[in-house]
Amino acid sequence: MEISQVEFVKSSAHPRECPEMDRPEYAFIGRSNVGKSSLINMLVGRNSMAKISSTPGKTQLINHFAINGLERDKEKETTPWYLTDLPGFGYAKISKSERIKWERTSRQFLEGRKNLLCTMMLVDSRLKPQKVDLEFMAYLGETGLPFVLVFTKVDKLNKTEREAFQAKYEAVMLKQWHKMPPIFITSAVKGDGREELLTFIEVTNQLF
Ligand SMILES: Nc1nc2c(ncn2[C@@H]2O[C@H](COP(=O)(O)OP(=O)(O)O)[C@@H](O)[C@H]2O)c(=O)[nH]1
Ligand SMILES: [Mg+2]
Repeated sequence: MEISQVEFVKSSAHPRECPEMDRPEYAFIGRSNVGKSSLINMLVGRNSMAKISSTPGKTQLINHFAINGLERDKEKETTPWYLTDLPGFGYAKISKSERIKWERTSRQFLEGRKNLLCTMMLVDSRLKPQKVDLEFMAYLGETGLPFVLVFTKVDKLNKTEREAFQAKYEAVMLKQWHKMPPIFITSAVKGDGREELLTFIEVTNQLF
């Protein structure tokens, strides 16, 4: 899929403030520093699009970006869709009450957003499965919310690590799951995984 247009729509503190559910939507989520902003910028081919999500005060907000215009372009047959940047979780510094608030808002968003076709669950390819990530994926599974697993920062792995990280991750995850979700292996620096993710979104858009 070609990205012809990218537009920041709005930041919302609460799901009820989010834009109309009139097109396919994909939510990007992961622990802070996982590389979420970098991956979003790499995907849409803009260097600073997701910066807005990291400006102080906006980090706990749901940020909507309209991709490929507001209306279907019949000639090009492109479907407009929303890319949604959800607040990162797992900050060491965050207070318990803030964490609980984040969880409540995210759950309300994920469970109420009828146009949400898939959640992009980002994990750092250099780290072993993190408890908070496994718990979050368990929640998605139990709630029946489709998700894919997106490994970030693979350019930071050497050849041996690159050959081993996925199997190691799967060995842990398969204690909890019967099968793995779709997996994407990405580098915001090298562009790995861009084509694959955009093709996945293009195909999934047709389900809407
Ligand atoms: N080498 C490398 N560094 C990355 C990659 N993605 C993100 N980073 C770095 O990891 C740090 C956190 O990235 P950022 O996108 O801000 O993470 P966020 O907090 O999840 O939005 C920054 O220093 C990025 O430059 C990647 O694919 N490769
Ligand atoms: Mg960020």
